[in-house]
Amino acid sequence: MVSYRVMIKDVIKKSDVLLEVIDARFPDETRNSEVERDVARARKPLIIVLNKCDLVSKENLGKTKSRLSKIAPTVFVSGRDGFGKTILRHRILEVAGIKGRDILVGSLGYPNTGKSSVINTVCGKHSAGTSSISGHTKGVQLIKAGSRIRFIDTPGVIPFGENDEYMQGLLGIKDSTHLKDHVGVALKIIGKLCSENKTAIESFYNITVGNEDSYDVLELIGRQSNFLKTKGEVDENRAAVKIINDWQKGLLIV
Ligand SMILES: Nc1nc2c(ncn2[C@@H]2O[C@H](COP(=O)(O)OP(=O)(O)OP(=O)(O)O)[C@@H](O)[C@H]2O)c(=O)[nH]1
Ligand SMILES: [Mg+2]
Repeated sequence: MVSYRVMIKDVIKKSDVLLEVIDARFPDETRNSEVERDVARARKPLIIVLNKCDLVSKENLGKTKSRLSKIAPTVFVSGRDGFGKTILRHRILEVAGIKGRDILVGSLGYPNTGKSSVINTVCGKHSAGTSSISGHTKGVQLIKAGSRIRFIDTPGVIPFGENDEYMQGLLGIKDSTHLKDHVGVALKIIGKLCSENKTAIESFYNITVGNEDSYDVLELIGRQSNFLKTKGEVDENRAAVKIINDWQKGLLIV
C-alpha cells in the first residue's frame, strides 16, 4: 500500500488542474494546507470546491467564498443536486488553459467531503465508466467526463487524530453506530447550529432557543421529541443519536 502522501504527490504531478474538495460547512477544518502547499510548489492551478453547498445558508456561503477566493479560485457546488457543475467545468477549462488534448483533473480532499460526488456531478448521467490507473493504489481511479476533461478520483486523506470523534461525527466520517460519545458529538452539532443558524435548529425541532447552552438545547430537543426515561427524565443518548442522524442525513442547514 503506497502511503497517502506519496499518492497525493503523484496525483499532483500527473494532473493539469487540482480540485481541493472541502465541506462547505467546515471550510477551515477540511482544508489541507499541506496539500495546498504541494500544489503551489508543483506550480499547478488549484480550484477550491466548496461542496455540500445545499447544506449552508447563502449568507455563510458568500462569506466563505470571498474569504477563500483570496487563496484560489473558489466555486461552490452541490454533489447532491448538481448546483455549480457548469461553472466548475468552465473554471477547469479556464485555469488549465490547455488546447488540443484532454485536461487531467485531480480531485483531492478529506474523507467524505464529496470528491466522488463532485466528479459524478460534472460527468452527468452519461459519464464513462471508471478504470484503475495501473501501478497505483487501488483507490485511485481515472474517470472520463465528457469531452476534454478526465478526472482522477482519490481516497480521502485521514485528517484528524484517530480519536477525534467529534470531527468524525460532524463530517459524517463515522455514523452514529460507530461513534461512542453520542452526547459529545451532538453537543458539537448543536453548538455549531446555534452559533451559525439558530432558526434552522428551532424550526426543525420546533423549539425556541434563548440563552440556553448546548446541553439545555439537547434536553429541549429530547423533551420535544418525547424521548423520556421511566421517571420522566430526558433520554439524552436517544436525543443525541437522533440529532447526529438528522445532521448526517443533511436535514439541518448551517
Ligand atoms: N447534502 C449533500 N450531500 C453530499 C454532497 N456531496 C456528497 N454528499 C454525500 O456525502 C457523502 C460522501 O460523498 P462521496 O462523494 O462519497 O465523498 P468522497 O469525498 O468521495 O468520500 P471518500 O471517497 O470516502 O473519501 C455521501 O453520502 C454523499 O451522498 C452534497 O453536495 N450535498
Ligand atoms: Mg470517493
